[in-house]
Parts: sequence; C-alpha cells; structure tokens
Amino acid sequence: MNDTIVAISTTIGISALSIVRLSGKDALEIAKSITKSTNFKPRYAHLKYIYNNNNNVIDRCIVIYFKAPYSFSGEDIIEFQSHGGVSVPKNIVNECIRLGARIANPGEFSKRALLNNKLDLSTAESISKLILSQSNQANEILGRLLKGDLKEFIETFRKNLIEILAHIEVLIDYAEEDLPKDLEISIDTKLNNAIKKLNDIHSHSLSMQHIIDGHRLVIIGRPNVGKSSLLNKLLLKDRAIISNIEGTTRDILEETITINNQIVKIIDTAGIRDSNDEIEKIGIQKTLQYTQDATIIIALFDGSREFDDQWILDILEQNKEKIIIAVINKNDRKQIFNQDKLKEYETIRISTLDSSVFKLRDIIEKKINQVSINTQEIILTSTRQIECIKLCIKSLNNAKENIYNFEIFSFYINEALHSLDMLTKPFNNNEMLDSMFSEFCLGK
Ligand SMILES: Nc1nc2c(ncn2[C@@H]2O[C@H](COP(=O)(O)OP(=O)(O)OP(=O)(O)O)[C@@H](O)[C@H]2O)c(=O)[nH]1
Ligand SMILES: [Mg+2]
Repeated sequence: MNDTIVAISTTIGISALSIVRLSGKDALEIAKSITKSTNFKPRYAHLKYIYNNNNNVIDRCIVIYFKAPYSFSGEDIIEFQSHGGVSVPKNIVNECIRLGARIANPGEFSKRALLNNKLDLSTAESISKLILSQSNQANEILGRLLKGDLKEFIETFRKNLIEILAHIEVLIDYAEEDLPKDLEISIDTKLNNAIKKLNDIHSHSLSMQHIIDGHRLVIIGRPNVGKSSLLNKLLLKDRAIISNIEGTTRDILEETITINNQIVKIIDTAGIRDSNDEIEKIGIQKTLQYTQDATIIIALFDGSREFDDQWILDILEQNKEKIIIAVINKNDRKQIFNQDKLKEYETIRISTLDSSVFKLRDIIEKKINQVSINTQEIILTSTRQIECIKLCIKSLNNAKENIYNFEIFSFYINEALHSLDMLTKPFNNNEMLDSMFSEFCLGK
C-alpha cells in the first residue's frame, strides 16, 4: 500500500469525458509534475493543461485533489476529468506511470478504502454488484445497501448480542436453580428473536438473488424435442447446434437476454433419457443440478409424438415451488401428444419454426412480473455474506441450547459476534481480499 496506483475509471471508448484516478502518497507530486503547477487546493476543480515528457500538451482537463484521509481510498487521490476517447486517458495514465505510479489491479482502490476503514466489506460488495446491475429493482436494493443499511443493521444486532452477554455475566453469580425466571425468559426471547431475524434475512436473500444476478430459466425435455431450437429462437441467433440426432446437446449452454429490464439467463440442457453413453450421462446429471438452481423451468414436449415424458413430469413434481411453464413444441406438425398429462401446469403450444415463440416470451415476462419483490428488506448480496449469516445462526442456536452453562453460552455468543464481524470488517487474509476485489472492475 506504499505505492501510488493509477487507472482509468470510466469505460474506454468514444465519450465526452473520462476519469483517470491516481491514489497514493505520490499522487499530488505526480499531478504537480504533469500539470506544471503547484497550486492544488483540496476539493476544488482546477482547470489544468496536462503535459507529456516532451513538454507537449496532451489535454486540458479538470483536476481535483482529495487530500488524505478525506478521499474514497483514504489516501491522497487526484482525479483527472479528461476528454474521452482512447488516447487521451491512456496517455495521462502513461505519464503517471512514467512519474512513478503503477497501474492499479481490479478493485484496488476499493481494497485500499477497505483497509483504511473508509468502506466496510458488505458495502464494497454492494458497490461491485451495483456496477453490474441491469434492472431497476437490483439498483434499488443495492442502493439501500450502499447507504449502509446492512452495516447499520449489523451494528444494532451486535449491540443486542453484547447486551445478552452482559445479562449472562449477571447470572454467573446465581446457582442454576436460583436463576431469576424473568431474566431467563428475557434472554431466551431475545435469542429467539435474533435467530428469527437472521433466518428471515437469509431466506429473503436467497429468494431475491435472481433480482441481483438474474433469473435462471432452464429448458428441460427429452432429446430432440427442440430445446436448442427454442434457445436460439429466444436469443434471436444461432447459438446452439441443432440436429435431428438425439443427444445433440451434451453440455450446458448458458446465454443471457433481457426481458422487461430484468436479466434472464437461459440454460439449454442435455435431453433427459436413459443413456449408456458416459458423457451424455454426465450431461443429464448436470441438467438435474441446473434445474434445482433455476427459478423458471420450461418443460418442453414434442407435440408430434406420443407422451413418453414421465421423467420430466417427475422432475416438475419435485420443483413445484418454481415457475413452471409446460411448452408443447412442433405445433406445425400433426399433434398426437396427450395434453391431459400437463393439466397441472400453464401450457402453451408453439413451433420454433414460427413466431409463436414470442407468445411464450410474453408468458415468461408475465411470470417474472408476478414475482413479488420487496426492496425494503435488507438482503445479502454474496455467497460469502450468506455463509457468515449461516455461521452466526448456528452459533446462536448452540448458545440457546447451553443457556445454563454460562461459559459455553458466552463462547457461542462470541462466536456469533465473530461471524457478524466477518461481514463488514477487514480481516488479515490478504489472499482472500485479493480474490474478492479481483472481481471488481478496473479503476474501482
Ligand atoms: N417441425 C419442427 N421441427 C422442429 C421444431 N423445433 C425443433 N425442430 C427440429 O427438431 C430436431 C431437434 O431439435 P433440437 O433443437 O436439436 O432438439 P433438442 O431438444 O435440443 O435435442 P437434444 O440436444 O438432442 O436434446 C431438429 O431437427 C429441429 O430442426 C418445430 O417447432 N417444428
Ligand atoms: Mg439440444
């Protein structure tokens, strides 16, 4: 963290403006050197020429100096608001490097902000998701987290646990049979409420994951029913190989489309049948796995064949809580498929050879819109956060079972507090932080 880092924080391409960020102990000196000026008042917009090594002007831009520790990273930061395009911001970066800065790693500004206590871990994760978010709802949910709602919730929750610990300290002087009944009940109630609250956040987060990361729509069916043809038609491009040979798709194909401002990941799978082919068997296993993780299942049937799809109905039976749409394909041919078997599910007949697929798209849109979204509840945005909360719940449950054994009880409450701390506070595991921040984009 002793060196000075630089990166272009905006997308490289034709645009009116670009932002180059420089952070670290030499930031101000570098800025003075490439602007040939000494006068930088913190938090003021200065209009300056930028010079290269040959004394030629590269650009005229706004330069803002954020003096440490009052900056995003907690270090001295210089922000160059240059003209856009490719060469101007790149040249500014090159000049900074010539004067001693090095190019920043992805997420390195945020990592420094975290290590300088300018940002907590949960907010940093929200920012990274916010940058990737494509739907209005995701934007709203993540915006709340950006405000620090999760951090605030954790702090209050932490205080409550510490209060419980304090109560236990009082109880230590009592023999078990002399425990004041009301105190015991109050601790039990507090613990139950705490566990319930965390369980609610946990399940709400899982159910809202598709808003942040996109709905997962899986197409399942017997071989040859037209799954890959449907994928291509929904994508409006020839992505998957299609043939009348059964077992054409063996691996999972995943592509993303946007329906009504929401991300939908469409997953084409290997046809499900009894197969002796080892590779196909692995493909079928994967199909079952992907079906479990999906939020929407399209079960595809061939209308021009007799019903022979009991396997598919069994899978649907096991996934009843999901959005299921039964689609009978090849409607352009003579229909002999018995639709009665599907009466439990919303059913539509289509042909991937004509525009009826767009009616299916409308149904998908309607179903997505029906999913109720509560943007007011706090949610956890990463698997890491979910794991911390799961550990915390486990410790609290253990504490509850040991309410009469004060030492063990306080051990588990402390363990729960530690899991909460892991959610927001930096910890000494550089490798872990590096891998987390590497998922950020450059310049953030
Ligand atoms: N007549 C007709 N043929 C179709 C229709 N949809 C797909 N097909 C044909 O059905 C055959 C199988 O299509 P695919 O899309 O490869 O089927 P799949 O379900 O992906 O098959 P696997 O990958 O083997 O599981 C191809 O010959 C397609 O041209 C349709 O609506 N009408
Ligand atoms: Mg296929």
